[in-house]
Amino acid sequence: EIDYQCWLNYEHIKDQSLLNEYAKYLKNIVINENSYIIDSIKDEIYYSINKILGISPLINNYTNSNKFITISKIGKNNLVDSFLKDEEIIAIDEEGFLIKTVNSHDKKFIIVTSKSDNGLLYGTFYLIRTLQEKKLLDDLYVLENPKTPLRMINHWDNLNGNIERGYAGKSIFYRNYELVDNLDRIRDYARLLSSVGINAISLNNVNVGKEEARLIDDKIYIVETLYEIFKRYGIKVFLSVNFASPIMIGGLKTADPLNKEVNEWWKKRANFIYDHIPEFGGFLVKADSEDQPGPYSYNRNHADGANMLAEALAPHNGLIIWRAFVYNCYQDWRDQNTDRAKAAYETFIPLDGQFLDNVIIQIKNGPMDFQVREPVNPLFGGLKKTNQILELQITQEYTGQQKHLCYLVPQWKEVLDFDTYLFGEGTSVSEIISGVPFNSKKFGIAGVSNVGDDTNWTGHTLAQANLYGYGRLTWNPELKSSQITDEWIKCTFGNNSKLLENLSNMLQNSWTIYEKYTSPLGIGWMVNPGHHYGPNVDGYEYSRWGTYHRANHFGIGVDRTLKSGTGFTRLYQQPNFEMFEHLESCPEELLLFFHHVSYIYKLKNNKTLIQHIYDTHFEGVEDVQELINQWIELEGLIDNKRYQDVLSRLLEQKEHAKEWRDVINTYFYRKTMIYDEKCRKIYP
Ligand code: BDP
Repeated sequence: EIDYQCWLNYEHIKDQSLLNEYAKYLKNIVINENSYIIDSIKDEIYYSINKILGISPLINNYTNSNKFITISKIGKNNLVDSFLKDEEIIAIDEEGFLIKTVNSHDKKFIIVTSKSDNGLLYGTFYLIRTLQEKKLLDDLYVLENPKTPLRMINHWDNLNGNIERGYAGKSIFYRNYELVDNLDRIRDYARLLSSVGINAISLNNVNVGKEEARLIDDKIYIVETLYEIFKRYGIKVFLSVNFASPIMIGGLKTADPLNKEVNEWWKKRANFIYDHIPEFGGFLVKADSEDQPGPYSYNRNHADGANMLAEALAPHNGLIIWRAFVYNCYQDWRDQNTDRAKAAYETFIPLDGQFLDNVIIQIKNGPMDFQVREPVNPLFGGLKKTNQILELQITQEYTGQQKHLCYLVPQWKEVLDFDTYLFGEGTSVSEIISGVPFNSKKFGIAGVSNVGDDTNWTGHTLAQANLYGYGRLTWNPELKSSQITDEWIKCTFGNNSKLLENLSNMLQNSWTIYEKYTSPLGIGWMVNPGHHYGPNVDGYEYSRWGTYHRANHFGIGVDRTLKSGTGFTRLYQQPNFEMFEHLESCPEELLLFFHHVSYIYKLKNNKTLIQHIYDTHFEGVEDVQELINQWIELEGLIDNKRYQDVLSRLLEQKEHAKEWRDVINTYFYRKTMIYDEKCRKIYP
């Protein structure tokens, strides 16, 4: 089905002259190496050329033809090597690639080369995308290296087949505590991921139950099968583990990281895992967080916990990815001074420099939890001697649950571009996660997957763009949002100019539209507790989770300043501290995250805060109508299945946007008794 193929749907080219042009090169492919990744490369190049051109290419060790493509690693094919310059060889990193068109006296051919099989695979997918975008091949020259070393997807799948915060059906991996029957689909998933450069995957939920804990024991055969599939696409497998596994499945009385028996137990587990899975990536750990066990139960700190596991995996080159999402979820809302936003910083900064080299701290983009807008987590900009990866949420938990259109690439770009000033001006988050300033390859980026077993993978067809965009940003965080968007549209829907225009408008504006009709100016939450869908202004206001807006009838917002609030602002380097600390310099979209502000406070556009809340909520709904209008214009330019699917979701989005508008506006009207200047309908 067309929606199943996502951006690898290789539409057949109708333009005869372009077809002829392409066929000259693509009839003959030279591949003279063997490995399981090379086998995948052969499959991919054959399949894509077959679909795009309608011809069956010949794949051989050599060719007599004078136009062809060769795909081989540096040092494996004399012809290729003779056309590589020393500078080029130096410039290609381990996973990078070079594609270039070579003109020699009797031959004209395209080289795809790299130092690794992974690099060749990425180069091949790049070449295929060139065809999808209908670009010419005569003068190709592309040298690309991934800017982040670890490019990971995290699955929150449980063995019973449910997905925590999944909005596109059931797990594509598990059903009834076993592997699903349809392994082809998992292979297709691996193809999608590697086509955008993903090289690591964690296979189970960070909240690890008793059944999932067995994945490192008698259920390892499930992981083995998945490993066999993913390794063919250059993707390393990781597992989430429960810190209390020695008790849960090992029969020990303790999981104390400083206990000898516990250490031995983990070492044995590690040996066992690597016997089955020689290239196993490592563990992902959620500890002392939201009722998960951790080192705190034994009065140990997070370095003790992480290092103990790291020692067990180190002989096998395994990694421990240890999450920074550690906070007390039993807070007292009456206490104005506790601040959940400070928790991760306060836990990890004192331990900076104490983690072993194979430990990586995985840090959510914001200090709270994947809200529609948050400032960047100040741990980025704090940690100087610790490996770090950024955690993003591709699944739209707080951003419309794949019923609303919310394209997250613009949000992620803001995070990645944020300058932390860690080593002076110019230490952006993307710079940090490249590992370059730390001279380490144990840095990168992880995203919580948005796929399930719905035919189109993501529920909302346009949410496929979030998976694609995420992948492209892991490869190169500096890519422009507009470029990623255009690529995705062309590969997924084709090159029609009207389609490009409308769809890229829709995607690019959708995040701010969602923001307009939901919680204002960085305050977040205001959702129904538990499932987190739909408006509920006070849903979390008087509970233990530490997620408050502190609205009263004078004003709203959390005072996180050093001068009069929780002091969270102080966790940022200068000049960010000053910027957030003062009302006048605080970016307005984050105003209520950092400041408690009166409803009649005048914003930069001279509107009062309350009028801003009313206006944006009315506008948000009008903007959703505009999304619908733009989509309707595309009828006939898109297959009916995908057209109808998106249309029905947009219509549903509009109804929910109205609900958000009315709940939020009414709440603040009642709190303030200040009329809307434009006298629109607000429910008294
Ligand atoms: C929150 C989710 C919860 C996750 C948690 C986490 O609501 O389901 O378990 O994050 O990241 O956003 O551990």
